[in-house]
Amino acid sequence: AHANIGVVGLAVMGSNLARNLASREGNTVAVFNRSYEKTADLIAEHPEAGFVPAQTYEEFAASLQKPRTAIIMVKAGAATDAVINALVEVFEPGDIIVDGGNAYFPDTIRREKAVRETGINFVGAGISGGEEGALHGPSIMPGGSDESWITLGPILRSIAAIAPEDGEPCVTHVGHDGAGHFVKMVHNGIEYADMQLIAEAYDLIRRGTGKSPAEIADIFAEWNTGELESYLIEITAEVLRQIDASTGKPLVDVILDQAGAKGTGAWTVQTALSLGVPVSGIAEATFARSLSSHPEQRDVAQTLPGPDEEFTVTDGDGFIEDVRRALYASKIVAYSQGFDEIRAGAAEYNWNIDLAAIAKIWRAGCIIRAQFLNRIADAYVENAELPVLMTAPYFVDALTRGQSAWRRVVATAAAAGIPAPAFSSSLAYYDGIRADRLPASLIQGQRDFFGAHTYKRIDRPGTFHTLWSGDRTEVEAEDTH
Ligand code: NBP
Repeated sequence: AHANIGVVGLAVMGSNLARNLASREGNTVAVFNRSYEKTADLIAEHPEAGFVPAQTYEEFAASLQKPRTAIIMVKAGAATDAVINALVEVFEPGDIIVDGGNAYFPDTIRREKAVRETGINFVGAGISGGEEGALHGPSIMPGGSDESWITLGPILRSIAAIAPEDGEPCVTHVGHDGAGHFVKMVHNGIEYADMQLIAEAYDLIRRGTGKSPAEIADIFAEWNTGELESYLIEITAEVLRQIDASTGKPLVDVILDQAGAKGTGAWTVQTALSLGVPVSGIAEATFARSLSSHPEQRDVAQTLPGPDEEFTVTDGDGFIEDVRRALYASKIVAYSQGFDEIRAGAAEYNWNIDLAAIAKIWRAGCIIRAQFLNRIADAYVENAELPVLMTAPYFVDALTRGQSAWRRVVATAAAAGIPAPAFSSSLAYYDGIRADRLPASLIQGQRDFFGAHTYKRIDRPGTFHTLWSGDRTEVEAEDTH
């Protein structure tokens, strides 16, 4: 037994992660795949890695030093359970099983509990960054016990992406059991929102100014040198500049406009609904993908009327700058909402999550990597208990500078009949959360009217009910609703 780490599942993610591990000083990597061909191919193609191949789970366990540490990279769901069950048979108390796949966090909580009963440690680790990340350095979000982090921490730190600002590896022990997969889920939700906001910005500029995709690519490339600097803005410019070889048209004009989804955005929204956290930006982004993917409805709905007036922008450059500011303001809201969900999840599941550390490990290796995450980390370093991220001084300043442009863009989009669901819902959230009074008082009145759900008063303690179907006097009520 001389491997210090093992990988189970050698499809694209697992083999890249195994190669990443093998390339680090001091690691010897055991590899196993259900069907042996993938193992054989990997060791044949990468003799430099010095992999220790195994044909059975028994051989795999025998090739690992104790405490044995293995990372599973298989298809999320039943395959993960099958591999866990097989490893539990051949591992011993104190060993560590890591699931690096895209598991749904309640599954991770369940698996951690079941595996812990055998004395073996189970760690659900969100791994972000796709194939390239797995090979060169992903952002890693591990949950699991403190005990497993002692062994696992140095290994994961050695393969994680490195934040350019301070050279810190993009990995932290997020919290116990499902905390890592929970945070990875919210990461993906934020990614949905960020992508939708960028897409809306592109659409507004294109339809507002008539600029070509290549010209808009230049605008995004320019934006990428400022406060919006991020991987997603960078690749947006690349995609917009691409010309389709077969038609000579911009590629974006020949790609079918129906966005796919693998479900992590929906998980983020479903979880937020149960936690009572308004992640409206992520929800709109998820729904916008759903809306795009129903051609049968979009076809019939084309008969619906749009605005009477033709949409024209007189000051093109001014409009583009407004869109940039609206994009930044909406992005602040999307991240503020995402971090709110992490805060609420931590409270619900008893995870001690350091929000500044989460912002820091997203600075490299993952899809949402951006300059901006440094500002979020600063905000939480300054005040770890910040109730609303966008109320940190830096963001207040950015929103103060951007809010009038943001309002103009949302108003223009509405008047022009251009859908901007994420821009407009972010603005509505912003105005809702900063409002002195909300019409929620009226909702409470309605609820009391039809269901005697009672209400509280602003001027004295207690719970009250109006006798709506009687003489409409107010009575004190039991606080049961
Ligand atoms: P896949 O998700 O395509 O899974 C294929 C692997 O699962 C193969 O190694 C296959 O073995 C194995 N497997 C299956 Br299917 N059923 C099994 C079973 N019952 N027992 C043992 N092994 C089984 O691989 P992938 O695309 O490399 O993704 C791996 C994980 O990483 C997934 O959870 C995925 O969601 C996640 N992922 C993450 C990112 C990211 O950016 N973070 C990107 C892509 C994927 P076989 O060769 O014998 O069929």
